[in-house]
Amino acid sequence: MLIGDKAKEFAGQLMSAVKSAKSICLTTHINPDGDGLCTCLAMKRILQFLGYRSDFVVDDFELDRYNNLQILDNVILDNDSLHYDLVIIVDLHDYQRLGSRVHLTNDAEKVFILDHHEVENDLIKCVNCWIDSKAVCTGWMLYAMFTDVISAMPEADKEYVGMCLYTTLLNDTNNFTNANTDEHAYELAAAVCRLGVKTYQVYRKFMISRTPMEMRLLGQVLSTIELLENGRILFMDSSQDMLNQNGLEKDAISNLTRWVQDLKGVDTVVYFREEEIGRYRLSLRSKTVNVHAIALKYGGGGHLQASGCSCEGMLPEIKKTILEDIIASDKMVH
Ligand SMILES: [Mn+2]
Repeated sequence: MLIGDKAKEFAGQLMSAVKSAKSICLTTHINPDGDGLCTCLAMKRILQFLGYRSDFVVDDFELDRYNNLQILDNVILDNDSLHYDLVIIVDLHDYQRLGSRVHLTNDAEKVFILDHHEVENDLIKCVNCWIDSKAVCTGWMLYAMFTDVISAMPEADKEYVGMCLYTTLLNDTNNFTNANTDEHAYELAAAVCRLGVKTYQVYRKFMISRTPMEMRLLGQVLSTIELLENGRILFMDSSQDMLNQNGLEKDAISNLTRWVQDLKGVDTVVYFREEEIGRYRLSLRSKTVNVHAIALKYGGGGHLQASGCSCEGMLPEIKKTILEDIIASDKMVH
């Protein structure tokens, strides 16, 4: 089946569930990023245009970067009293990254999933899903589903949805530089321009508007860079102390790996972020190693070239173990 047909078919199935639902919830993964978050914002606006109210429920979110998308007016924080007929899950499909929102899927009559991560075992129970690991971002999948609807929206809504969709592209392609950047990414970028979006403004707001303290944290993280295996593997880390010194919250800067993943001679990057004493969140990026397989081993997941997981223990031991994993899978590749 052609992707366009699949998108239309899934959109039809989703809309018939939307029509019969008394209440609708949109949600994305824990530590939401520009893809899942902005796809949900865009979908909320599309459903609103079609005459359906929905809530976008999150359990944790970074505010400032999304101010231009009226984020505060459009999200509600998860709590036990929430209950919905229809739950639409975006940019994830496994229970691990669903966080507290598992109660929403357990209570729901119907769950739909829209995602582009590598399929894992821990699939959230749902009546219908469209998971395409080749899709550049979930924003693109949403655009493929609702192209005609979006073009019929009033100008202001078009521009809003366009800004959301462009943010999903920037996030998942790292400004059109990641290996997943394909013709669909550029097609969506062109479509976004036609929706009236000034793409450079979204880029500035989303990719480069940082506080001085965030840049100081970045400097401290970069100063931890260690090179291993003749410089092909790069490790860097951050501690809770570094955040405290700069007066920052734990998710102050997401995607720190984007600053180092294309450095000369470096194939694989791992960023170890201390979340609490003895617990680290790992971001793995590689041009040669299947880091999805490594992340999976520690209960994480993601994409073949970009994945994440959490590890418990002391940092030197965790680094040693991960280095062994990378070297072992590197050997299988070559
Ligand atoms: Mn994504």
